[in-house]
Amino acid sequence: MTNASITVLGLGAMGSAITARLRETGYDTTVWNRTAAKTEPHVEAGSRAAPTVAEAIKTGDFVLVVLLDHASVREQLEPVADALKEKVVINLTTTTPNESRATAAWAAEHGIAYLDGAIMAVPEMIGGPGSRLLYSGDENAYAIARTILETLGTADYEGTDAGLASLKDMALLSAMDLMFTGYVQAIAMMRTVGVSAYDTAEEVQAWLGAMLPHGRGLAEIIDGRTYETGGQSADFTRAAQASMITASREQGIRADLLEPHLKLLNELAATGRGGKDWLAIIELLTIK
Ligand code: FVH
Repeated sequence: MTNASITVLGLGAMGSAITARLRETGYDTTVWNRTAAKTEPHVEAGSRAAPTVAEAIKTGDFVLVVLLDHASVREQLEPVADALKEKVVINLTTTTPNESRATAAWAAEHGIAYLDGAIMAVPEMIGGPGSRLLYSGDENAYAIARTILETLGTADYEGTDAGLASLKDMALLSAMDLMFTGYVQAIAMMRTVGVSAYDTAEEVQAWLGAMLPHGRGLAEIIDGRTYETGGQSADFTRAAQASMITASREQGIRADLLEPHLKLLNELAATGRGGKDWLAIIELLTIK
């Protein structure tokens, strides 16, 4: 399908990397960007530039949207809804699951084939071995676009609910965020005795590397839902968590990043579940 024409809307860091990869793999590319100057290097490299979104989508069978956020996507796509009817629209912009579902519903109302995507990679990784992109929504659109999408990285289709790709994106980013804020806490604590960030990061990496294989065991306990386990109880973990918080403060370091976990453990104890596995905090996370 290298004779397919692809329009890319948005030439920020990610849109540029995607356009470059599509060109390298032989696709005919038309680009549009709000700030027109960003199209110039792409034109020099062989893409076609269009002055408006409406012009840009005329030449593409596939329209890849790589804008800042949900609002910018809707701002640019809504005025050209009729012209998108003949196209497959793939939105790679980061959005929340409900924003993805709303755009999918809007697309369905207008008869537009729409696939929502989430990019689990940074621009330099696009097209390389570690690049992974998630997709959800119109299954037929995925089947038609699949060959193109596989040039950007591993392509995983998550299901027909258009919010699924962004939900997994947000879940994985949440895990990454909590892990890296853990690095920051450890580095802040060790810096108080003159240890460099580099050295603590090495230590954290080795420690987490040893601990990560236990993740699957945690999942088994959670799937069992009884939380009757020989593992770490909430009460045990409360004591450990309180020590970490006290140690931070003794070193003159705020414990704001640690406190939310202790708050949940305290809630378990206050509701008579201190003897349960600490993983029972997951049952407190559902907003009622
Ligand atoms: N860069 C990354 O590492 C991450 C990896 C994971 C996925 N994200 C998401 O990808 C989307 C694009 O990110 P980006 O890195 O390309 O972002 P920027 O370089 O900041 O470029 C933003 C582009 O959006 C255009 N834009 C912003 N607002 C509007 C608007 N109202 N109308 C039209 N275009 C708009 C902006 O245009 P300009 O400022 O150059 O005129 C850029 O083309 C994003 O969802 C990430 O979360 C990337």
